[in-house]
Amino acid sequence: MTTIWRNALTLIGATTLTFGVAHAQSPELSDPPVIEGETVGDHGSHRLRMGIGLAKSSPQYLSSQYFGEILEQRTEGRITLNVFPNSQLGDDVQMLEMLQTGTLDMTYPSSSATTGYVQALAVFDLPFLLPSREAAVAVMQSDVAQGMLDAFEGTGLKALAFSENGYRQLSNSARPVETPEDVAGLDVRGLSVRTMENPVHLAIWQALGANPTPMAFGELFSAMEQGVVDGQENPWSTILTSNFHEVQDYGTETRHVYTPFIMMLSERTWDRMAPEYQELVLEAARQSAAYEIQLSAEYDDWSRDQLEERGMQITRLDDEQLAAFQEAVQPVYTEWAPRIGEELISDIQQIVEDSSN
Ligand code: KDG
Repeated sequence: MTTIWRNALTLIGATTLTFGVAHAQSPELSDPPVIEGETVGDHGSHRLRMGIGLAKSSPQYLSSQYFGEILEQRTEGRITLNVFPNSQLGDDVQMLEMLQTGTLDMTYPSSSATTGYVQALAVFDLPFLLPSREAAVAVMQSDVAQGMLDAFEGTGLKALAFSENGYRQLSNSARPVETPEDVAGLDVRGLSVRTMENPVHLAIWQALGANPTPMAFGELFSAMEQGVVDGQENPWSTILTSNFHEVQDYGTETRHVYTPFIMMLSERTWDRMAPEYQELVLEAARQSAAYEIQLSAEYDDWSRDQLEERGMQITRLDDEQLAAFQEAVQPVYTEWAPRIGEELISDIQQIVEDSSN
């Protein structure tokens, strides 16, 4: 195992104590694939900087480190990558703008943060569209999805690859949530739920009777700690690795949206690279994206169980309860399907159907 991996796994392998109980910080994670391929000839040096929102123990960070290790090893150190986690360099929207101006080389946002550049990506924000990880991966690896990545050309952003942020789950600090009525509150006010800065996510939580508050990810922990919002929605691994359980007592396994990540490179950086380096960057992005999906899958249920161990009360919805949420968000399709494109949605649904055959 290389030094980076030994250090990274040692870091995330550190345990944390809750009321004297030791908790592992990560599941048994697969090692990254051995880096293969010839050394790319000398076409100059690039010291790349990447900003991400998640923590050093997240699949997003670990796979980004692996991405950097591939580049460094295959260019004998002529390309290096420095990854800045925890929204240190800004939030998704800010870092995308930094790529456009060339003040940052890379970032790794949720697809939801990029729909202003390529609206078709809003299809991933439609609730309950992707029924399984297998279906989601089939969609992300499809020609339709590649067309979405290609559609960034000319925006100042080079979209390299899709990976997995994952199935989004509701957490809150006010009350257990089993039904949409629990979100809306009958004799109490509706939950104030932080959403990403994305109109479809806003529509989802409005349809559920919540008071949605769009907010940058980097502001979320303190907003929940100070009671500015009651809750948020993110994959279990994000909730755990960002320590949201310290300020959120209740979780509900809604799996209401599957969000991809998109690994992004500044077009200015891309254009400065020799074709041989561009080819390597694309290959390394796809390899690290595949590894990220594997890590995310290994983290998912384990993170939920860890959150329960650390005191979060988690509601698993039965089929009837899930159906109530799916019914409640139907107005989102009525409003957004025509704007996103009925044909695109049916193309995605066909890929989903084919993936289960
Ligand atoms: O690095 C990704 C994060 O900045 C963000 O996209 C994570 O899903 C996310 C959210 O809720 O903002």
